[in-house]
This record gives sequence, structure tokens and C-alpha cells, in this order.
Amino acid sequence: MSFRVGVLGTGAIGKDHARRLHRTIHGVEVVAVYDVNTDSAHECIKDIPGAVVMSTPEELINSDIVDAIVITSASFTHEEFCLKSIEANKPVFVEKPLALSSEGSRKIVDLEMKLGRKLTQVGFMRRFDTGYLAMKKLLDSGEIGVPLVAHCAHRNVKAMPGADNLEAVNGSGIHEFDCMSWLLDDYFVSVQAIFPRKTKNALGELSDPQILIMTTSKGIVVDLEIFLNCKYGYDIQCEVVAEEGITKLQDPSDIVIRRDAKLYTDILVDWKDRFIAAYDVELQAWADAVNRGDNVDGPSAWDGYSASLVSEAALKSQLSGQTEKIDITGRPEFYR
Ligand code: NAD
Ligand code: ISE
Repeated sequence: MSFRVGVLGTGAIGKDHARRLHRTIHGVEVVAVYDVNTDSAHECIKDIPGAVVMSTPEELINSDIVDAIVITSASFTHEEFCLKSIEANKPVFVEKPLALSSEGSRKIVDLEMKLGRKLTQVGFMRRFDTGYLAMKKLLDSGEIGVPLVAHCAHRNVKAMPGADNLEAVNGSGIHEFDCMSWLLDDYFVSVQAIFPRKTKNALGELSDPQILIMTTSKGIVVDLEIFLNCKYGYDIQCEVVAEEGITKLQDPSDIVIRRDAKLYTDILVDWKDRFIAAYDVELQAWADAVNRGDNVDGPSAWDGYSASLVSEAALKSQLSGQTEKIDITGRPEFYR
């Protein structure tokens, strides 16, 4: 079985996902793309025979040749494109964040519930990463007792142009908001943002690095360092301290090198390489779900909405300096 997909947004991850869907993922065919940057859209399909460039997002979403949508355009477009895809009754894979605000994410949840169909999967790929999965299996087994504390770091070599404090939490930290809730099987109830001394490498209004101290409903404290201009590499760290032991994400390096009186391993510099396998597994899971008629096998619109609530409270705390409450209670039966 196979379905036909249209990709909205052909920038960095759009090209990567289009290539992946065309070459690696089974049961799916890339038939159309759209981007405001027409050259980029044409470049994206140059190695995808038969695929066409559409003239508007609406033309792609409503086209008879498109069965499902992948949204990889700039974050501010996600809410609108996702709502239009749901209105067209088509399965939609949307990169994170689901929307720029919790209100926007909630509209997507409400529309799905109104239509009575779960159509949206959100691109929180860390849930498909072997390291995080192994940690989850161990924690769920209870072998090292219940989790008490988690230490996380999310470091990028260089911030995207124009990155601000919203991007720090809604573009980067949002991965931890989702994956730590999933990993710890809990949800966040409060967050406080702390700004240490700012690096000379951060431009504009971005506070870099920044620390978020988050507490879950069971009292687990998660500290997260977001450092978008760390210079040395793309570095994702996660350590969970439990009652009877500790589990920590491995650094993804292949080999150790001994040379010139030094012992070292390389550090990756790009999210594309760090999570390359996770993106493959994530999109295969989505394609299989669409072919089965389930449409979602992974983070749902509700998960996207929950992460938006954490993001919004973190933004509030960035301004107030105080601990801000998060209300993620009331998960509807529809999303259980
Ligand atoms: P990018 O800037 O390289 O690409 C964004 C693309 O969107 C550009 O080609 C731009 O022309 C296009 N665009 C802007 N406005 C548009 C519109 N109105 N209609 C159609 N296209 C439009 O950015 P990117 O790094 O590829 O990120 C794209 C999205 O994917 C972001 O939301 C980002 O958060 C997400 N992302 C997720 C991951 C992940 O690890 N899951 C990694 C990178 C990016
Ligand atoms: C980027 O958009 C991603 O989603 C990456 O996974 C993340 O690590 C990075 O910080 C974001 O800029």
C-alpha cells in the first residue's frame, strides 16, 4: 500500500524529509511540494521524478493527487497549514512546534475533536531515538526506582539568524518539553527561566545560554540548559537520577582517536546527523499509521498543545523572572 504526500516548506528539514520520504520510507510517494521560495521548491524535487511544484499551499492541501501533508515550513505557518489540512480531512505530519502559541495549538486539538478524527502527528523525533528509547525502557521497568531529578542540555553550534527568546523555548527547548514528559511519564506543572552571564556570541535580544527549572506533577525537577551559540558542536545531553541508579544518554560517537598525545572523539555539529536514524523511524511509523488508517503513531496534537503550554509559561517566566504555573490537566478521553 502507498499514499501520496505533499510537502509544504522546502528549507533545511523540508528537503531532508522529502529526500527521506522519497528514498528511505516505504509506502509513501512524494508527489508535490510548495514553498514561498519557488527556486527552493524546484531544487527539492529535482531528484524526485514525477513530483510537481504547486502554486499555493491551498492548492497543495486540496489537490486530488495529495492524500496527506507534511509541514516543514517556517514555524509561524504551522497552525494555519495544519488547520487547513485537517479541514481537508487529510493526515498531517507537522514539524515542531505545532503552533507559535498554546491558543493556536488548542485550535488544532479542538478541530480534531470536533471532526472526531485524529489526523495530526507532531515531529518530536526524540521519542524515536534509540538512546531515549533505551532510557525509557529502563525507567518504565522500575529497575532503578522512580525518577527524582533530570539534567538536560540542548546546545546548538550557532543560533539561527534572528533567534530570540521565543525561538530558544519554542524552537529548541520544546523538544525537551515533549520528550521529558514522555520519558518521565509525567507532565510539567511549573517552570522558571534563569539567565546566567550572556555569551559574547549571542546576537540581539537572545539570552544565551538560559536555564529552565521545571517541575512535574510528581515533583520531579528537570533542569535544562539551552545554549544556542555554544560554538563547539551540536550537543544533546540527558541524565535521569532515580532512587536506585542513574541513566544517561550516550554521546553518539563512532570511534575514539589516539593522536599527538591526545585521546578524543568527534562531536557532531548538526541536528540532521545527530537524529538521522530517529527521523527515519519517526516518518516510517507515521507512513505505516497512515497506510493502516490510524494516521498517528507518535506525538499527537494533544502532545503538541501540551508542549506549547510549557513553552508559553517559560516565555512568561523569561519576562517575570518568577516561577510560572503550567496547567496541562484535562487531557480529553479522545487523546488517551
Ligand atoms: P528553513 O528556514 O531552512 O526552512 C523554512 C522554509 O519555510 C523556507 O524554505 C521558507 O521559504 C519556507 N516558508 C516560509 N514561509 C512560508 C510560507 N508562508 N509558505 C510556505 N513556505 C514558507 O527552516 P528549517 O530549519 O527547515 O525549519 C523548518 C521547520 O522545521 C521549523 O518549524 C522548525 O522548527 C522545524 N525543524 C524541526 C527539526 C527537528 O529536529 N524536528 C529540525 C529543524 C527544523
Ligand atoms: C531545530 O529547529 C530543531 O528542531 C533541532 O532538533 C533543535 O535541536 C534545534 O535547536 C532547532 O533549532
